[in-house]
Formats: sequence, structure tokens, C-alpha cells
Amino acid sequence: MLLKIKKRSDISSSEITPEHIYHDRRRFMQQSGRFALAGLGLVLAGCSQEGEAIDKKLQADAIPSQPGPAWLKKKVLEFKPNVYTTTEALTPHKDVTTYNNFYEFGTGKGDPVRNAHTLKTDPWSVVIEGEVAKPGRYHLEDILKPHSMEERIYRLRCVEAWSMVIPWIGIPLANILKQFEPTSKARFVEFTTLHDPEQMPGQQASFGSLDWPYVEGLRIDEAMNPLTLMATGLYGDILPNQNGAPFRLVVPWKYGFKSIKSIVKIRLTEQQPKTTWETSAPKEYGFYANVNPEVDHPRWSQKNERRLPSTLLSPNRIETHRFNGYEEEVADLYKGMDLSRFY
Ligand SMILES: Nc1nc2c(c(=O)[nH]1)N[C@H]1C(S)=C(S)[C@@H](COP(=O)(O)O)O[C@H]1N2
Ligand SMILES: [Mo]
Repeated sequence: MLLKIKKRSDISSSEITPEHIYHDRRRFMQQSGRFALAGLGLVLAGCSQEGEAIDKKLQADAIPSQPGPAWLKKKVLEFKPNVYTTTEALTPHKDVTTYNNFYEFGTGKGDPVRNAHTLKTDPWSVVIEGEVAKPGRYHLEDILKPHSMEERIYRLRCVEAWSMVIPWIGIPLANILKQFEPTSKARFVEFTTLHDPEQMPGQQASFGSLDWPYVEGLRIDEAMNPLTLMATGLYGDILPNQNGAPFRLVVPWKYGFKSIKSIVKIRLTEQQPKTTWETSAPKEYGFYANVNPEVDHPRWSQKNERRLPSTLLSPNRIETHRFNGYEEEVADLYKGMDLSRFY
């Protein structure tokens, strides 16, 4: 059964606190530990749909710690639970932080956790430009300062047909954009990831996987939708580098590649941005990239997904839902559009 987000009107204030909301990081870890243990015997035999063996060493070893800036940690720890949640089981912390797509650190799922310690996330500034009354280069701290942190538990559905349930911490993008006063000409928002081959080995020419920097975009109404989040944390702590520290986008009704990591520029534009995956393979990846079981990828079906942890013996295949289960919240944005054309 599809678990819908509760509307604010459906939820009593007493319900907002306990059970599925975890202020205590240790509790998260206990929960992840349970899931990880349950899957342990299978993990060793497992491989992903892409035929990639799960890295046994990574499953066993401690991950290099990336402490991140103290001011950000303090801010993130002040998070409050939000009504956007789900009763589905969280994907264990270990899977969320060791099975990643972040091509700047390599194209293998285990590459980002191995390599992303070279990313320096402090100090971090973000350029805000284009159709805004207050353009400039801002310290991340100043961008976050006026806002409070919320925890939102969202499904993440990768276009490669696997998915996770992740407890993010962040701020609605709408609140951040309003701070810089978009002009009436702002019809789209373009996001750009850091481009620095010294910190991001996947950007060195020898890899040649994508055109850098990684660019993504949203229509302004998609950007302003209450579900659209700028994340700075997950699982009760700051974002690990491999998950896009210190500041990344999360758009839960779209395929994961829209949720761009380690953002250094936000540009408001009149024209639709040219995005990385659309540019690299326009027949396979579109600008909209809404999760849609009715429109297959040219090389595979989008009707189902592997909910991680997933192994060969226990693939954990589930049905994919329109807009990743967020239809009620976002379908209105696409009224009258042919979603097989605007994929
Ligand atoms: N800059 C950048 N952002 C990126 C990617 C990337 O390679 N580079 N991969 C995307 C893809 S394909 C997915 S599925 C998600 C994965 O996010 P996660 O590793 O936090 O689960 O990040 C997205 N954001
Ligand atoms: Mo993805």
C-alpha cells in the first residue's frame, strides 16, 4: 500500500512528536543497526541490478569521519520534525551513506564514500544571481541563518530503479529563494555543483564521465513547492560529503539525478536551464524527470524499483508510484502537460 504524506490538517499535534520522529541520533543508529544485521547474511552474496558487487570491505569498515563545520552541526542539531513523513522503514544509515551516486567522486556506488573526504566544505559560499533583487556571494551560514531546520522523511527514487527512505534535515527552498527576492522574470532556477578537479577527482579529464560542472534546474513553481527541500543534514546529523555536503537539493517526486549535490551557485532565469543529464543523453533523461511508472526508460522499465537494502536473494522489489507517491502534492503543477513528452 502506498503511504501518503499526512496533510497538516490530518495530523494531531501529539502525533507529530513520538514514534517515527527521532531526535536522538543513537536511536537512529540502533534502528539502522537492526536493519543492517537483518540483511548481513545476504549482503555478502548481493549485487545490484547494474551487476556491481556490493563492496564487502566498505560494509565492514568504519567510514572516514568528516566532521564538518561546528556552526553547521549546531544549526542542524536544532531540527524540528515536520509533518512530511512516512511510516515506511527507513533505509539503514549504512546504505544511505555507502551506496551513492556522485560522479564527481567516481561512477561506482562505493566511490563517493571512499573519495569524498577530499571535499572541503568549510568555508562554503553560494553565489545567488540572475533574476533576484539581492544577488551576491553569500556565506552558507548567512543563507541559513534566518531559517529553522526541519526533518523530512522522503522516498528517493533513482532513475536506475532503486530507492531509499531517507530522513533529511533542511529548509524549504521556497523560504531560501524568497530571502533574495526573485523578480517577476524569474521562471526557472538553475543549480550548479562545485567544479574543482583537485577536490573532486571524478572531474579530472581521465574519467570523462559527464560535462562539468553538474547543473540541474527546476521551474519556479516546482522550486516553490513546499516539498522541495535544501538539505544540510540526514539521520540527525550534518550531511556526509558523499551525500552532497554541505548544501544539496532534494526533490522527492523527481528522479534522484535532479537532487543536485554540493551546490555553489543558484541562478534565477527566464530561460529553461540546460541540465547535465539532459545534455548528455536527451532521449533518456529529460528536464522534468518526474517519477513515472508509465514512461519507461529506453533501456529498462520504470514500473518497479528495488527498495534498498536489496540483494540478489532478497531483491525487495516494490511497485513504483506516480510522482514517487507525492501525486496529491504535485500533480497540479503538470495539469494539461503530456508527461510522456515532457519526461
Ligand atoms: N553533483 C551531483 N549531484 C548528484 C549526482 C551527481 O553525480 N553529482 N547524482 C544524482 C543521483 S543520480 C542521485 S540518485 C542522487 C543520489 O543521492 P544520495 O547519494 O544522497 O542518495 O544524487 C544526485 N545528485
Ligand atoms: Mo540517480
